[in-house]
Amino acid sequence: MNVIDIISKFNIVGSVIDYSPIGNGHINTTFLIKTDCEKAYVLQKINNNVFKNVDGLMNNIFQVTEYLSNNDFETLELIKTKDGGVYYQVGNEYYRVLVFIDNAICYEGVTDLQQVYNAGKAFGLLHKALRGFDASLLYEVIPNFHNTKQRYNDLLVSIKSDQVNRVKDCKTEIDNLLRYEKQYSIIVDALANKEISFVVTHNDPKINNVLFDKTSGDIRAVIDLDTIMPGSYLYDFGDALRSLFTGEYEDSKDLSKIGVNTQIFEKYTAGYLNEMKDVLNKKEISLLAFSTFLLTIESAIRFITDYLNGDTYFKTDYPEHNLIRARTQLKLANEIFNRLPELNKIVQECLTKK
Ligand code: ADP
Ligand code: GN1
Ligand code: MG
Repeated sequence: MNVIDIISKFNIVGSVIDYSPIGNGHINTTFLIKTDCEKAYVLQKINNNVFKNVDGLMNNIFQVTEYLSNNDFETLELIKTKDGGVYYQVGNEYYRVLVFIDNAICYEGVTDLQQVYNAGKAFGLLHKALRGFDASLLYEVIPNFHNTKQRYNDLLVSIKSDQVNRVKDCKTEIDNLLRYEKQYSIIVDALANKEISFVVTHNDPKINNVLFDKTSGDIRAVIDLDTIMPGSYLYDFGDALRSLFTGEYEDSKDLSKIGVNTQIFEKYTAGYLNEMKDVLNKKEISLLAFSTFLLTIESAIRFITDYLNGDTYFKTDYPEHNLIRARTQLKLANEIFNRLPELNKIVQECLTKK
């Protein structure tokens, strides 16, 4: 890809003086573009192996960011192409440009409890801000993205076909995943029975998708809106805590560092519920702690499935990368499951505290 050539298709201010890869995302390819003007930009090559309908995805992002910024909510700002489009296509490649959010930083892991509280508050505010947005206007970018039952069925298919002869490397992990089979349909069943709301959610709220202000430590924006689509509040709550509990790196080989940190749980929950306690229904509240287990085990299922499929989805740096990631998620999921009573108690305490 020729960065200069591609960026020239967009309506940016100034001339490019430098560009470099940024971020640690598992999906897209992202560059920081510096110009001779004050504004910097982000150029992203959209992963169309993962996202099959880029037009639907970009239309979702456009609608949601317009809605949020019209409501004075800081969010991603798309730069249009010179032809007025929100992305540029060349052959089978797709690109978009965003304004670079300056003086901000994203973390792979957060231990500062005030920042954890702020992250909970940020997702609470985002959920609240999107309450007036009709979820049916959004395209389902990846069908069944957080349908854990479906993810589990996909895993069973991959185990059966064992395409790259890797089942032998992860028998213990697979046995561990089979043990929880009864849990996998709890949230999707609650959605299907209309016991919990079907609303607009982010669906990929891992902590490196949140930008913190470098000076104040406050949240600037929730980014990576590729998967913004209809879902359950529980998907975002569970997945955000999954990534916070995993600590600095999701692919850590030192499993002793991975585990439930009740202070992190308490702070995130307090920040989130301060915004959302009057929005969530009783069933949603009763499933908050459980969602952290479910989203974590789902992530283990996804990493193992990709490992068994020969690493076709997530970016990997070495052959066992997905297996290593799955191990951190499994260790964490087992621990969360055993400590659910304690976590549920914290939810109740956060509800009664002001
Ligand atoms: P991926 O889907 O690959 O995770 P992201 O959209 O999360 O892609 O972008 C990858 C990284 O690029 C982010 O974690 C963040 O560090 C950086 N980034 C993306 N968009 C912006 C932006 N508008 N301003 C500042 N940094 C950004
Ligand atoms: C991917 O795009 P990124 O790196 O923020 C993935 C998430 C996973 C996460 C695990 C579209 O997130 O669902 O939870 O990796 N995004 C997509 O780190 O699949
Ligand atoms: Mg990301």
